[in-house]
Amino acid sequence: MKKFGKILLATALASCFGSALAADFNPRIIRFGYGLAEDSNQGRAVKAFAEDLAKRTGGKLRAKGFASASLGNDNQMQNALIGGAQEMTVVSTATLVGIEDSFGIYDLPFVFRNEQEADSILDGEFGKKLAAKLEAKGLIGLVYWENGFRNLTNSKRPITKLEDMQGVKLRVMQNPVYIDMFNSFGANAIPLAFSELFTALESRTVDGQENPVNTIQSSKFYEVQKYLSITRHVYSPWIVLASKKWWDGLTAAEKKAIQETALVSRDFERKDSREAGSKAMDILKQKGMQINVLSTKELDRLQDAARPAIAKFSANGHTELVKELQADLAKIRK
Ligand code: KDG
Repeated sequence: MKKFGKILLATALASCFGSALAADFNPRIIRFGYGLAEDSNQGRAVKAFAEDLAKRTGGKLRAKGFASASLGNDNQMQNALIGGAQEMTVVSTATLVGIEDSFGIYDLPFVFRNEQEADSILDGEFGKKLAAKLEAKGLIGLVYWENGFRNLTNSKRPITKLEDMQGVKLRVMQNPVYIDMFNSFGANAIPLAFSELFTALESRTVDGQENPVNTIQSSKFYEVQKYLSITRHVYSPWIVLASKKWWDGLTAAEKKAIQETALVSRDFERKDSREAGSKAMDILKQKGMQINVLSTKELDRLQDAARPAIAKFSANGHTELVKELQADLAKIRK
């Protein structure tokens, strides 16, 4: 009877103060798969998510991170969430275009000038509206994390100007905007899942790839790539996803706790990624990568060369979306 009284009191307190107590949560294991190494900005953020959620729910909701695509690549994990076979993942928005093609907007080159603009768009109405489109496809878009500004690496030569990309076999994400963009640069764009990338670089199946410096460092691409060329050609978001099939079975308190933890993990991940970025550059130098930064003039030439890829995306039913993003950015830049 005493125990029942305690539960009654806890429930009464919770309902009075709106704060959820451990009694409001069911013991759950959440399989949280991701593609990068455990010791990467992505892995550290999944760990931070798990720790915050466990604390917030009295240990009842336990997220377990599965690193290095051990539960599958981005597309395979997206399908596992849709089917209800996995609860959560974090993926590049670029790999979502097969499910919701408007996410290709984030792949357009030279759209964001800095991280602050990206944060404003992604966390504002624009980013929320896009994430909300996923629910009809069986996914819950919780928050955006930072993958970061993407740069080029390759094993053949420094990329100092547009012409240096001629004939370079460049791995890109499985996404039409990236394929079109790098083909328009004169490279030979080869779409490949991230989980196959290191082997493809090591075996020279591809000459190069493009990713943020955090990924280049944490994935040890310096072991198989000699040249790093700083272009910052695309700001790449990650998005934290939950399975809608699983999500719909959660209590209101459980959903609220996961949403609050997702926001905490977003702020942790962005801070960690930005701090780690400068350290990553130092490590890549120490590991012997030859690093060059493309001039503004050469970046302008890349931007001009990419215009057909942007026009093609826009013409594929996304004219209004592109205009909306440009208008939102103009407001931010005022
Ligand atoms: O699973 C890897 C993804 O999270 C992301 O890092 C993908 O940027 C990416 C790439 O180049 O595939």
